[in-house]
Amino acid sequence: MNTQNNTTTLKALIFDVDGTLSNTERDGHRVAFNQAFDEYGIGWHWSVEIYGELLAVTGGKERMKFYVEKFLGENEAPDDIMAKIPELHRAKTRHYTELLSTGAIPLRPGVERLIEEARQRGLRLAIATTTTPENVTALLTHTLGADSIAWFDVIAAGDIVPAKKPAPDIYEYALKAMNLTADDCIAFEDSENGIKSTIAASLQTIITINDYTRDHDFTGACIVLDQMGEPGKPFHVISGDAEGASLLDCDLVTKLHKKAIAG
Ligand code: XBP
Ligand code: MG
Repeated sequence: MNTQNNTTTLKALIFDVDGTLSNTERDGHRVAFNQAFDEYGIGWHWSVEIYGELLAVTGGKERMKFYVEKFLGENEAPDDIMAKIPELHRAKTRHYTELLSTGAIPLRPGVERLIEEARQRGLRLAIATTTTPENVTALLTHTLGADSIAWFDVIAAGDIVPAKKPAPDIYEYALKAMNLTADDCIAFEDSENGIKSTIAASLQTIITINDYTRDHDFTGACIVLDQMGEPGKPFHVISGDAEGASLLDCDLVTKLHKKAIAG
């Protein structure tokens, strides 16, 4: 909350990617991890359920380390597995981007509509995600088209910062790259690690949940919705006040931002 300047106008929208722009985790990243494990003959398989638990840790390389350390017994991991993780992760990224190139993973409802409207209104756009940069480029290219990459002032992704979400670093990096303050912006997230990161970066946050995150703690969000909504496919409000709206458009985003900044 900014107590000194309650007339701050919204200048930019900052989007998380996985789970927010698209439901990439269950049918995208998880599948690609399993393909990489098969390719390397490792014999691991991450079920939908196990993957939900592994999502406690952001970052694919970090997630694999977490699996070895917390899910496998003493002698269950192949020798030198920790040293092989970067290579395994490169294979996973290759499988994931190939999967995206088939068009198998669409954007979530309302995402394209909101981005188009924001561009028409002259709002700036950015991305702040823990996933690998190539994955963001592939998702944007195969959903909004290759030109859409240039719509974003900054695509802050992956190892560009050493500490991934829930640390605030990736959002702070994006703010610095845009030369904006937290109060100039609003963030879009889907997970508890995501909102911990935005709150630590002093950003206001709109949440759209998904099957993996519906039970997360979103204390501090401007609003929690099941999805952004499309004409004829209204969102459902999980918590907060949508002021009678049935889809998330720039008017509602601006109102939510203004109210949150005013405190
Ligand atoms: C997304 C992640 C990512 C992806 C996998 O979290 O944690 O690690 O699951 O991508 P968020 P990589 O939506 O909070 O940014 O394998 O490329 O890391
Ligand atoms: Mg996410």
